[in-house]
Amino acid sequence: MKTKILSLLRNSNTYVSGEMISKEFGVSRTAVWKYINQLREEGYQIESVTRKGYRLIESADRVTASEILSQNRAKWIGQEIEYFEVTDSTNLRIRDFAEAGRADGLLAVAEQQTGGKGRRGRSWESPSRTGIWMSMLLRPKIEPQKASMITIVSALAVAKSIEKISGLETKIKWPNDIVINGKKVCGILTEMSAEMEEVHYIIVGIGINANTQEFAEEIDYMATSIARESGKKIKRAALITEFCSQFEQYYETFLSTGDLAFMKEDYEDYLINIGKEVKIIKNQQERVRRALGINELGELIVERADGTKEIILSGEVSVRGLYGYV
Ligand code: BT5
Repeated sequence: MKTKILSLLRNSNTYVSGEMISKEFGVSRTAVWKYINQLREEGYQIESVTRKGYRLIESADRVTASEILSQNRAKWIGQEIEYFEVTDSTNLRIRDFAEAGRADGLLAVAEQQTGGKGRRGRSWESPSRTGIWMSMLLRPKIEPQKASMITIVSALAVAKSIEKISGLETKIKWPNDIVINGKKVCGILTEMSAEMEEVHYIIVGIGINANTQEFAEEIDYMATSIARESGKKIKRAALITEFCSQFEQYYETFLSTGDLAFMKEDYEDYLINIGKEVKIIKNQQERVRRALGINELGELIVERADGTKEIILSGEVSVRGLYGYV
């Protein structure tokens, strides 16, 4: 009900009377008033004028189900939301929801994570109310080998969404980092439950530093946030819903075509190291190669000094610039 009232206020550019809301949704005027007060407590500025009704002046920067659902234009991604004020990791929450049989497209969003996960046992800093810490449940009918392509699809959708919402130029550091001005603004952790031939489900965990101002000392040299780079705070739900729409489009095309040929060029425009030398780090061993682009499977194509080509699969390597993080 809160979502419905919020949508109504959001989509109206004039006052909406309590009576109209109560008739529209079949609830009492007192109930309407209670919902309005709940929204105010969450930080929404709602003006009320006698004999005119309510008007939304300013949305709160919240990532609650109501806030996201009342703006989401995607058909099925993020049309069901589970919201947590605090949780260990939204990837773990989605795993439980997946095991309990929840549907494709479910999104878990948290204001704070106490055990945010990076890849290969690393951790992800997820302080309260400053970032987007969310995970998506996907149930694609694809072979398990194709799962890593979903990271590539997600990265492009995140990069474009951040640009749209903030106006900042974003880059992608293959395979799973989004970068602004050479620093990491987003990381993606894709996990999967599968058998040899069949995917049970895929979890795409996305962490975006939206309004974070300070980072722990160890990561300060390579981490940034949208607000730090633009000087302006963003409304996180607007970025989440932009992502849902962008991702849904790319993902549906990927499912119907079965590979990433359709977005290869677009992705390469965002690839930060393209044409440059990178360090490929595997099992603590480093090799220097020139990054050429990706193939239709989302693998990185690099060139050795002698001009021969090599294909790098995600999952097993880290890619770094010669002099630092990018
Ligand atoms: C990642 O791993 O970049 C994947 C991060 C995924 C986080 C999301 S949040 C929602 C969902 N739930 C989860 O539990 N996880 C997902 P990786 O490439 O391994 O990078 C991890 C490294 O990034 C760390 O070792 C730090 O050096 C650095 N790091 C940690 N927190 C960061 C932050 N907030 N911003 C930028 N860099 C960070």
